[in-house]
Amino acid sequence: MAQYLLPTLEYDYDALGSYISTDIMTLHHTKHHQTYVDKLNAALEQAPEFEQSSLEDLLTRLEELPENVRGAIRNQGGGHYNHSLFWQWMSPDGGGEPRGELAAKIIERYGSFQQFVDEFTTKSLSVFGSGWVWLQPDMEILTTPNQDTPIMLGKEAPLLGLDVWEHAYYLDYKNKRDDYVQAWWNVVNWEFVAQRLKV
Ligand code: MN3
Repeated sequence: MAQYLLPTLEYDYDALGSYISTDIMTLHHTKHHQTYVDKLNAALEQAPEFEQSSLEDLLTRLEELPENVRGAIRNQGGGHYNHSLFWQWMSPDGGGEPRGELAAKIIERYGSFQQFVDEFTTKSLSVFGSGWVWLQPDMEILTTPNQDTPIMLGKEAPLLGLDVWEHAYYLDYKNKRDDYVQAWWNVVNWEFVAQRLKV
């Protein structure tokens, strides 16, 4: 019984232009994210008593899951959770700077928007291997390995996150994660980030 479905993007695969190519968007969404969804559903078939649980419940209570599915739900469920947000954190109308309360909180913590960008970028380059970088509601910048996500660590849901797995950039940027991160700032959907601050 398939419970989780690949979410539809709110923009076309070619909408992020030269920053994130059509090839990457297509592969990342239809292959990588689809695989997380399929494997999450397969894992839940092995633990039918958890099929009615929300994804957030599964990810925040991993230790309660049967051992034979715990790793799969952590990795595949985390992958589905993270990517479902990641698509919304980007927009063809994105880039620029946040406004309002979000901007004020960033400047209060980091001194300026640019200093925040620099620190987030530095942390994204410090992730060894595959992982994510996050901005939390308390303005902390976190990194996690693999598909781990802040709510697994007992933290709040992230305001913003960046996928720094090679599959997110290799086709366009080869090994140059730095170039990918610099480009990504041009598509960040600050309106969606600001909405999450208010949730
Ligand atoms: Mn990815």
